[in-house]
Amino acid sequence: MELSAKEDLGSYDYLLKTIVLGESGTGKSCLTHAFVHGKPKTRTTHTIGVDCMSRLIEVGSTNIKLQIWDTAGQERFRSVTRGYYRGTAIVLLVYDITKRDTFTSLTTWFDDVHALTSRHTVVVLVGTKLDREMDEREVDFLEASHWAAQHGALFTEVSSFTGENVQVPFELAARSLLLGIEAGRINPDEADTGIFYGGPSTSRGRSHFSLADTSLASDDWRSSDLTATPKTRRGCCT
Ligand SMILES: Nc1nc2c(ncn2[C@@H]2O[C@H](COP(=O)(O)OP(=O)(O)O)[C@@H](O)[C@H]2O)c(=O)[nH]1
Ligand SMILES: [Mg+2]
Repeated sequence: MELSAKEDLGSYDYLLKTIVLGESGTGKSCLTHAFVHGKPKTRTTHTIGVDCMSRLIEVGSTNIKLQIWDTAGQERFRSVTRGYYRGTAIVLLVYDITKRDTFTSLTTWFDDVHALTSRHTVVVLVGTKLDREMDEREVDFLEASHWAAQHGALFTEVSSFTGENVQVPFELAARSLLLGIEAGRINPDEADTGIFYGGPSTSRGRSHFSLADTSLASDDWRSSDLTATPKTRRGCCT
């Protein structure tokens, strides 16, 4: 895909480093792909170590570049992925709503996140494979929602196959961080926030971003704007 100059030259106000964590097979790579490319992933391969992709989104009038690190969940890669926790603005903690053990193991993941990330890091609990909820759901929505509240995390359920809610965890987290910056609670200049300023041609400084007019789309592929305007750049992790 051709990238326009605006997308290619990194004209964004903030870059937010994001990592996607959780047990192997929970759908981390499919979610990342669906969000970045605006369509389901057709081929599944095991992630080795860490993959990186990025996408630009707009929150109000603020351009955000999400730099997304998709990690491998297997235990043998944990020491590799732990190295990526530091300096992370957003953590997506992923479990599979059809596999209870992927939910019960979340505490271990959360403990790592808590120990290794900044106090401003936004954690989003993400239940995947929502398209299979009818017959196969093993984790109740309310139970997961309660877990998220107890751990100070945001929460949503998604399907990377239908596209339902795939942008929600990213938008929720970005919006929460921007609100923190706007309110003066978060200083991007502080060490290890995982928040970086964009270049001089960005809208930062020209206008104060407003989050009031943003809404979270939660539609599936048919009505999602993701299919129309995926501003993506694979393999760009600077
Ligand atoms: N039904 C359904 N299957 C999914 C979904 N997301 C991922 N999968 C399947 O789950 C398996 C693991 O997905 P993958 O993204 O590789 O998991 P990862 O190991 O966490 O990166 C694959 O067979 C995917 O096709 C989803 O939203 N719905
Ligand atoms: Mg993977």
